Amino acid sequence: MITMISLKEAAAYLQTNDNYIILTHQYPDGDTLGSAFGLCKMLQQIGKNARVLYNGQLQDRFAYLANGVSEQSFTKETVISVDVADKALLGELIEYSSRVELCIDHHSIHRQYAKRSYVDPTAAATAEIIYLIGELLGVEYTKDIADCVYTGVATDTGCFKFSNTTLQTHEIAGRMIQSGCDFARINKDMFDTITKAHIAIEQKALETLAYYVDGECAVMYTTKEMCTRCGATDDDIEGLSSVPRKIVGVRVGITIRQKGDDLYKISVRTNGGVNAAEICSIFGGGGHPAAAGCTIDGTLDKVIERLVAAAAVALKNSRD
Ligand SMILES: [Mn+2]
Repeated sequence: MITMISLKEAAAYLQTNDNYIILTHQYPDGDTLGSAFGLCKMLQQIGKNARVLYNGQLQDRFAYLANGVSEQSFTKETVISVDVADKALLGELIEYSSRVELCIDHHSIHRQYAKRSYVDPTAAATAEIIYLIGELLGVEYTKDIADCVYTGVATDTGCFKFSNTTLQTHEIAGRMIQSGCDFARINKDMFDTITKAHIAIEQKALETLAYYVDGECAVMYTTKEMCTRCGATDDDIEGLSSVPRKIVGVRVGITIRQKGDDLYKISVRTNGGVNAAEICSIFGGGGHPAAAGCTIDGTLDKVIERLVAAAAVALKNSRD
């Protein structure tokens, strides 16, 4: 049985059970990690056992999120997932997919897989929901918890710039600032810091930039060979996805990253009411209205051709 539950029921479930394993999605970002570590610290504060399984390596720039977590070992695990819209996104944690007792998420394209789910697509970040659960659990927002919630909220809103940002987003961020979160350092590290490898791969990717659909769609790509030559990590390449959408007149910005010989990971960022999730869902992916992703097999030329065709349809639909 799979059911949707209310926020209160989600909090009550956490209050009632124990021994939580908290799962993040693959290629973990600030929201899934901030939500997982924030929730872990809240649960430990109210006397529960909890630990985070974060899917891959914890990047150095996110290491502070684990500050204040106590190491706990336990059996009879209760599995929770945060910010994981689809079981396929569990990546290397896929073995847990049939055991997820509670999922907390904010993706509008959420595909239910947990026994019970609380999904609020009006929340800008899953971390907003984690904050609200903390209130229901009577948690004290320590600096270590505040750093986690703030990171989730700030990263999923592009530092409060995206249209998903609401009064609630700012109120929660304000509460976290009041609780002592290190917002200036977090903002600098998340938004204003890039590696030399990132600049090098950006330079290479910009050489591939091309316009389609009367200049409303911009596409750029990176190959494995380019990444190896620049020493670029997944994180360096991830940061490129916001670049094409910045260009005046571009409403669909597509970044293509070669993952295998004929396998490409796609990021779509849109402006002006073009639905990025609509474009990516054609290829079995998804995401948010202005930011979505998918994976496509084929040759690079064919992948670009299919994406441009999908972008042309979404651009037309946005005008209808
Ligand atoms: Mn999120």
